[in-house]
Amino acid sequence: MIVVHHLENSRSQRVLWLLEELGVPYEVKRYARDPQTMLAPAALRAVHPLGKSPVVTDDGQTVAESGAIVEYLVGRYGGGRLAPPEGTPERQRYTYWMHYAEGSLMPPLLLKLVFDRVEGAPMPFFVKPIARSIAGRAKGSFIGPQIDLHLDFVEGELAKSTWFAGNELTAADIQMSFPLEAAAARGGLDARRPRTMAFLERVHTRPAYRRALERGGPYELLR
Ligand SMILES: N[C@@H](CCC(=O)N[C@@H](CS)C(=O)NCC(=O)O)C(=O)O
Repeated sequence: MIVVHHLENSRSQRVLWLLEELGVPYEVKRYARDPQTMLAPAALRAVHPLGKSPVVTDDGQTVAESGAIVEYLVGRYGGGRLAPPEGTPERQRYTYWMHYAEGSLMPPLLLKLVFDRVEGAPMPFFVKPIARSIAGRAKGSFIGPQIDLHLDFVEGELAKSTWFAGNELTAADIQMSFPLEAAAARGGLDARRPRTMAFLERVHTRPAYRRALERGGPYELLR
């Protein structure tokens, strides 16, 4: 039986969505974040040394890293679904977006989360202006422009087809959903990028996505 080690309000939500699309039975083991640090509990380190989510255990194997998990599940249980055939241009786009989501789009969004927190963190009053100035400069000179660059790129790419790899939903869309949801929550993604917003709307109306939310519990992304 597949067990998804699912941290609340996290990337692992998309693994539940994938499994619902595939219609494969699975078990969800939920983990709560530390309310102060927002980190995962130590119990997750018993599953994988990094203690991050998602992690999936299946048939004696432990698979970590969202992209690797998605590829594992589609390879083992997809039966040709949710991935374009090998050797096609769609397959190449699929592979690109599968890696782009965590490799390129997430890093500036994560940096923004960290620097937003630095700005709001409790600290001695005399340090505050310095910390705010450093955070403000990092966001203004690098992080913000990088997020805009990526979101403009995504918006342009979605003019080419309904989904990222073509006109059929694939697991690359599932992988891309999390950074785009994070961008809508805290990265400035809004109606100024209508194709990307429409992508998210299409995702959110899928019955499998809704079932996954019920299985995973609360899903409110960190701001
Ligand atoms: N690139 C990894 C990132 C894993 C990751 O950082 N997961 C977050 C959840 S969104 C996490 O476990 N955070 C809690 C922590 O670092 O303790 C993946 O896609 O699996």
